Amino acid sequence: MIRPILSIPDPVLREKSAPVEKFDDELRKLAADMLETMYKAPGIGLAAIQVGIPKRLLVIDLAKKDEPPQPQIFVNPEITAKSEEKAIYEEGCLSIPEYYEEVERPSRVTVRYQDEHGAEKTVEAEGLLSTCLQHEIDHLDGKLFIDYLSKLKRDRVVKKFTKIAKEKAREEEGAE
Ligand code: K1U
Ligand code: ZN
Repeated sequence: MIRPILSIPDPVLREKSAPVEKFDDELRKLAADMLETMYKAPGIGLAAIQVGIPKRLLVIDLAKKDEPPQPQIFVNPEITAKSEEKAIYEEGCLSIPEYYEEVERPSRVTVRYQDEHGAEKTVEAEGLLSTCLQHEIDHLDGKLFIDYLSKLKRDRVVKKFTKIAKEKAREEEGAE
């Protein structure tokens, strides 16, 4: 099931997500829905809070167009080590559609997490996986990639999306 993705300035995106305690079919259905939603968008990652569910769950698929899908599910992910070395990537966010900016982050991270059945895992990530994991784990703490930009850039993008949200609300009122 495809779920609607929240956009800024929705305050839910600023909530801190709670740890997952139950590894049941409901959790696995949510992860499957998130993957379907991410593929449809399209995107390469999605955190549960972006579909309005404040749980520490995220999905990623970095397969290229000509490769078979490589869905990855991370439950209760935690960064346990970060490199001193930094990398700059142009990031986007499905909650800030069609807005891309360069962000500097540690180039490598070690992430401890659980899979959808509760098994403990660790991944040492570099490149796009490292950037994507840091971006998605930030979502679980209510942080967005625009928080790394200058106040001027951030204010500008928030203003633009606030205007869009107000126009949409007015249209919906008119349709009633
Ligand atoms: O968390 C999100 O909002 C998803 C986001 C993940 C991300 C992208 C780039 C750097 C860090 C994290 C996206 O997927 S934005 C869309 C995007 O990157 C993309 C869309 C179509 C094809 C390839 C990439
Ligand atoms: Zn995002």
